[in-house]
Amino acid sequence: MIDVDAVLDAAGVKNSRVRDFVRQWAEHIGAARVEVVNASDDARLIEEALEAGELQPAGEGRYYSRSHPKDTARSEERTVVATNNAADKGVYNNWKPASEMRPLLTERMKGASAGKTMYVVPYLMAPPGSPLASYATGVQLTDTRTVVLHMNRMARVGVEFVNDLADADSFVRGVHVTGDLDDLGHGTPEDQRYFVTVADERTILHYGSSYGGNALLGKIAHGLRQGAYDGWRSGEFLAEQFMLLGITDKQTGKTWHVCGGFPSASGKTNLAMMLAPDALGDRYHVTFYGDDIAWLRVGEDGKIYGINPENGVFGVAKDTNEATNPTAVRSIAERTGTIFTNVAYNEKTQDVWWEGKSPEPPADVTGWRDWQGTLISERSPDQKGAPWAHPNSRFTTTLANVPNMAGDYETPQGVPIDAIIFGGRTRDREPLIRAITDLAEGVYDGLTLGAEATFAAEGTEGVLRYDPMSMRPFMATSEAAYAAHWLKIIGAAKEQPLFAHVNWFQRDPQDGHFLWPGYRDNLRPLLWLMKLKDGEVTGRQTPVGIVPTAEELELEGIDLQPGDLEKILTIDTDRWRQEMAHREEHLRLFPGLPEQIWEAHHRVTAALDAEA
Ligand code: OXD
Ligand code: MN
Repeated sequence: MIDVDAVLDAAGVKNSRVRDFVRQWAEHIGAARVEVVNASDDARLIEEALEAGELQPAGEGRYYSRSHPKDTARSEERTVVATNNAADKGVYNNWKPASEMRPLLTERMKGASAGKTMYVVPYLMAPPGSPLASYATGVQLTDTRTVVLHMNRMARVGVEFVNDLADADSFVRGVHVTGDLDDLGHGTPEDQRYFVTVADERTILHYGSSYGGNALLGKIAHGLRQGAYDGWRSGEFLAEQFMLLGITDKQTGKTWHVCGGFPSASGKTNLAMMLAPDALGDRYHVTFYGDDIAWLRVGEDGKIYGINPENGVFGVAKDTNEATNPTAVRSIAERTGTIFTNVAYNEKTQDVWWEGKSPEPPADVTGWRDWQGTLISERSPDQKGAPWAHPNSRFTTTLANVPNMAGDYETPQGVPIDAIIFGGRTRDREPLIRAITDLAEGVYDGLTLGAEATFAAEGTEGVLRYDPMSMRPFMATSEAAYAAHWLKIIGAAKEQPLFAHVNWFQRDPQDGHFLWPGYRDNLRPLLWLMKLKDGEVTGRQTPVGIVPTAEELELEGIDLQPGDLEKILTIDTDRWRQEMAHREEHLRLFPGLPEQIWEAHHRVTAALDAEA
């Protein structure tokens, strides 16, 4: 028997509710040891992980790990939101009764960490001192050391966060048990894995993975699902899968803040980490706040304030390079403590590589192993063309490593939000940017956000895979409740942010080239949006929002083909009218949607019909 109380005493854990929670679960999962973790333990834990072969060195102050080959991504089918109220069932939240899921997970976890250390990770998903701290505090129990190392990067970790709570009980209880990854029946009818957020009991029970969002409970399960549920239930805030950036005009000293949601593979991290184009760099400075989660609330002055609850970036490695994201390249350089997972690794040089890091893989394959550990030189003929890195391979680094991190990113109340943007990958129809001033039309736009199906197998060409607010996998409540909550929170602001929809991905229908260069040039439409907010430009009203005129965009130094700009500032009414029919079908999935959303849909439809 472990003397859990002695461990908790030695670690200075004073919160009696936390102590009860740790004691109960240490016994239940059968852990051989209990260890309480603080951020300052990182160097020692890294050494231990290197010693144990869980990590390998990737140059100075960087590390490499491989996950189990069957455990390389979030598993949406095995992820559940459970509550005690069937009215919480939505279309996307995969709702199940808490009375069914809690016993099932408890049973599955029984004795499942036998022989292992159970790490106790107290954490905060907010800047310290945040008014949302009581919603942001959690304790993750985990039986995997690399998960602790990731939590140390992605969240603020330390015993002080639970000792300082005004209400000792106001922390999220997270239990992560890895299970036998070789034998969980991945993808079969006997699949043992379950990733459950029991939202109204503020308890997260994840069994059967040690990778990413399945295992780092602070990030997605707490930061998004639990956060979205708590924000709705308390009526106090929104928790969204949003990036957050700042733009400073060095001439006037004014800073604007923009946050927004993008379905995966729509370039959200690249946008969040964007730098100003060279030609505008003397005038504008772009700062980074976060690439994946924002919590939004109304501040005392009636403005919407946003925080990034995270402490790090868990970025997709694929295609990250000096051209697509120079900021990320600096953030994961040597001596940053970055952990790479499932990229290719060279055991001789300790170098790492992923598809798109350079146009071609290293010519000399000596020492290179792919993400599964196979020597490239010994790959079988059928493996020859396979990627070296897993497409969902990642880097994990802390915010402090990001060179253009905003100076005020830890301000407890967050920063005032000037605009909320949505954008998916769409090859036609969606203009470069369209601004929306009406609240219901903005929320409606978020609810009808989607990205085009990229392969025939994923859907019909030209039909979007809808991903409301980019929250489809993270919805905690019914979509109707979610929409009503958005109208309530943003509607309570005295100064409303502008909404906008952006699209960097329109292509020429003939030769397929992108009509807009993207990356750093994406600052230009955002600058226009800020000028619109400040009344310096008026744009052109269309049925789907206000689009810029070519003259209103700052285009100095841009490389555009003749005619392309015109196309991306034009509304294709016929294609839009087709889209409205798809939207209607999509919205019908959600019974009880607020009337204002339907009215917005009908207004936009009527405006398009009038133009046809
Ligand atoms: C995700 C992530 O899965 O951010 O969306 O990791
Ligand atoms: Mn994400």
